[in-house]
Amino acid sequence: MRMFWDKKMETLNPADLHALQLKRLKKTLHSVESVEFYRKQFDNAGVAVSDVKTLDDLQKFPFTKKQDLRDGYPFGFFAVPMRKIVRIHTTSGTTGKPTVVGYTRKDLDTWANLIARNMTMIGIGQDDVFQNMVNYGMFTGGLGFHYGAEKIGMTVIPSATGNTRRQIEMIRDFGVTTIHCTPSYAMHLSEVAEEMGETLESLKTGIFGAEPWSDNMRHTLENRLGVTAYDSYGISELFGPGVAFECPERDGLHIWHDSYLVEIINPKTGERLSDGERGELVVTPLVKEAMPLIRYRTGDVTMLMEDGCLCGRGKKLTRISGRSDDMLIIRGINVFPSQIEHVLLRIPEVGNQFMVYIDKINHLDEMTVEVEINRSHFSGELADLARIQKKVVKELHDTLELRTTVKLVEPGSLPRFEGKAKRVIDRRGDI
Ligand code: DLL
Repeated sequence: MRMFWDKKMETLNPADLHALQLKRLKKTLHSVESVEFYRKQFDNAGVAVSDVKTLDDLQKFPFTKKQDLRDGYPFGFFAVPMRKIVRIHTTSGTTGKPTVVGYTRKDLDTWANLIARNMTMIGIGQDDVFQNMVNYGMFTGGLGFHYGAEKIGMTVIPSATGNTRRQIEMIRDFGVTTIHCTPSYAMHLSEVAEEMGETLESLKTGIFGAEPWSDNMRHTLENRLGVTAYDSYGISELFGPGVAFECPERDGLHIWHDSYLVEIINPKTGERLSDGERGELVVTPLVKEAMPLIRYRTGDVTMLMEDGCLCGRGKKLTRISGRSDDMLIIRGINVFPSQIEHVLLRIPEVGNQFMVYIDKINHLDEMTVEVEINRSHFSGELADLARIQKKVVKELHDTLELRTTVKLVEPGSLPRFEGKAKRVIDRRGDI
């Protein structure tokens, strides 16, 4: 069975890898000189691309943060002219505006090849039928996996999200061997399949990602769906899915070191940490044309593993254990508490105090927002209460692309905070 898509790149020896990384790093740094943000950043830090003699010299360069991307909305980080951009995706920003990511034709091909590496690594290929049960819109998960799976010649079913019973019928009727979705949706799928009395005999492999999930959840999913479950990590700003992926060892995720330069830092001090030390993942993509980023702070907490891997590929990352900021992941969608605040502030019928509760109900994340009513914009009638509630639900949905439950409460009834506000209560357990 073919287990490498690009064996040479996946198994480069350390000396060749470093030489390639250095060459690609210099090229990437040159390419961002066309981006005003970076010209200013480099000037302010007193660094120039010509200063880079070794990979360690990267540490002289400042970080790029999600907020910087938001400030550059919409196209401030594109390093190529618009006519070279062939696709745009977006991801949620910290307040109103999303973060935009752009791709050249070559980027799309590079991305599909990286996903093809992941899928080939776990032994799937032309003989497999692949049902891609994630959103095909602005989210990178749908189209990203779609083209990677087509590249390796799988039979692709672009079923996207929703209509779980129909999804199950397709798995059965089309003899699907491999599914891709968020782990929480997989759990829901397994329950509905059970209700329908479907055993989903054809399934072999589950690729799950876009949100954190535990090893307990892995065992449960494997038992319920009869699959081997693999963790898939990605982030829109670095193409999307396909950044790091488990191999059959399923003990840490391989990140493609020829394509991504990895650093782990102390999120408070920015200082670089050693292998085996847990901190925030910082990545400099080495093969992106449209939107190369320098030292991008992902906000994800992990570490580089000291030991190599039996499969022969490079150093692995441990599974993501949390975030170094306040970003929440609800059913695979990134939500910042500041976005919720932003939406509520524009609605005169409600006050500015709110609380967010997150629960797992039937294995799916559910978000409840409690907000105080503003008496001066409320008639006191029950019908008016329903109108306001509907309005808040709609406004939150328009911004977050997420269904929430909204509870309107009496003015003055929510907690006030003297220090740092703790507005989010996450009641999701391990599973
Ligand atoms: O979630 C891309 C993706 C699609 C990954 C499909 C895997 C499968 P974003 O919407 O930009 O991109 O969200 C990125 O999601 O910074 C992590 O916090 C979180 N995340 C993604 N994958 C995992 C994972 C896609 N396997 C953010 N484990 C990242 C834990 C994950 N967290």
